Amino acid sequence: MRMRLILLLCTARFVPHTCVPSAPSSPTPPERWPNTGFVCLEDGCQPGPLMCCVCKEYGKHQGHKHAVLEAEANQIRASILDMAHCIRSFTEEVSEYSRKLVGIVQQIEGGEQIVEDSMGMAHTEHVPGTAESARSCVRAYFADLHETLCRQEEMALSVVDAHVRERLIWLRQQQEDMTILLSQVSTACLHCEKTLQQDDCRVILAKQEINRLLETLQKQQQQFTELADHIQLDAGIPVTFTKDNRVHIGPKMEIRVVTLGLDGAGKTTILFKLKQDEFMQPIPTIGFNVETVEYKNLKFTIWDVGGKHKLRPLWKHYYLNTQAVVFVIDSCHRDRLMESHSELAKLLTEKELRDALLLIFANKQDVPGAVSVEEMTELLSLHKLCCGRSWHIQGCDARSGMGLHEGLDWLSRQLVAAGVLDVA
Ligand code: G3D
Ligand code: MG
Repeated sequence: MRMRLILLLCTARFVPHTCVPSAPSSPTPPERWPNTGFVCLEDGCQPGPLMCCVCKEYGKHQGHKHAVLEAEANQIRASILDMAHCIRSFTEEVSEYSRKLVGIVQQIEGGEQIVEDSMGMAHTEHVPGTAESARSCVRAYFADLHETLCRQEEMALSVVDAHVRERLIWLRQQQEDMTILLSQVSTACLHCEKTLQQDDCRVILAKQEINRLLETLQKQQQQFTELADHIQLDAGIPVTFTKDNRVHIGPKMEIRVVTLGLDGAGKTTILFKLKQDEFMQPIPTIGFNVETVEYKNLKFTIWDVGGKHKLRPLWKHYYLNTQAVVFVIDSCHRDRLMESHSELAKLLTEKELRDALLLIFANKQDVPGAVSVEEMTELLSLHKLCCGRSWHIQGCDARSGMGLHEGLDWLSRQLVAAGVLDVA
């Protein structure tokens, strides 16, 4: 009975029992699919999801999850519409991006552009691209550099010329002096020879003059020996270049250094140690000490200026022509670090020290608990404070001399660009 009813239902709707065809099996799909009423939701049935009542209840979709065909179709339509909306905005985004790419390429390459002049007339004009601008910028930079180098070369050559001129004048003067000396000596010899050949009375009478002549000759010989001892007859002209492209002639390059820092930091001890390589008991510096310290091929003139509070306003009188500042900090006096920081900060604003190198000695590293170089760098924010200038911090112990030469080595490397000086 029940079977009959189902058969009737199927006949009434003209739905064949094979009401769920899968797409590939029908090469030319019908104009209109029969409305099967339901859609199977099982994964395995997705190639042919349409189901009729028979296959839903008894056929291959029996017990499968399903949905009403119309509702499912509407849901799919809605998601297609959503997707279409998304695709539209995605397409717009891609097109916009492509337009931007085209624009950027044009901006980089530059080219002809139609512009209107003040009369409203349109004409084409070459608009440089960013590539061209960057090239012009590079050209301008190097042209400037080239000009500066040419100027510096001229100055350096004039230094060499002046040196050669002075040297030649001096050598020619020496040549003349030697000629005069030789003629004086030969005149004296002639006089002596003549006297030798004269009779006894005349020899006696000539005695005073001969003695005078011999005395003069002895003096001249002494002067000549002294001169010859001091002067090296060498045709060499040793040339060294500083980092700022100045030329230095001579075996030693002179550098003016000023040593600053709070009182008791160890400035005088450092100076004495470098000078005499021995420890001397320093006394508080009232004015200043100045010493010349020769190190490798460099000759440092070091000014050690008193660091007491009252003396600090005097520091500025030592800044002129100073190529390097050595700032000494007492690493075992943590409570004075901020005071050092503020004095250093003040120093760095001084116009006359704008190009000066800055060597910071973190002194007294021998004292247990001394602030390390890394910690000091951090505590005094040295990277920020010294930003834009050549600076270096060196740990040292002025009593033993540890670290002092490393500091001078750094200074040397900063000052000498190339040339005869071997400061490596
Ligand atoms: P200043 O010139 O910066 O004012 P000084 O400092 O050179 O006069 O030194 C101040 C004190 O610190 C001196 O001790 C000195 O011996 C000492 N000192 C300097 N450098 C060092 C160091 O590296 N280690 C240690 N342990 N002491 C150092 P006095 O006792 O004379 O005040
Ligand atoms: Mg001192």
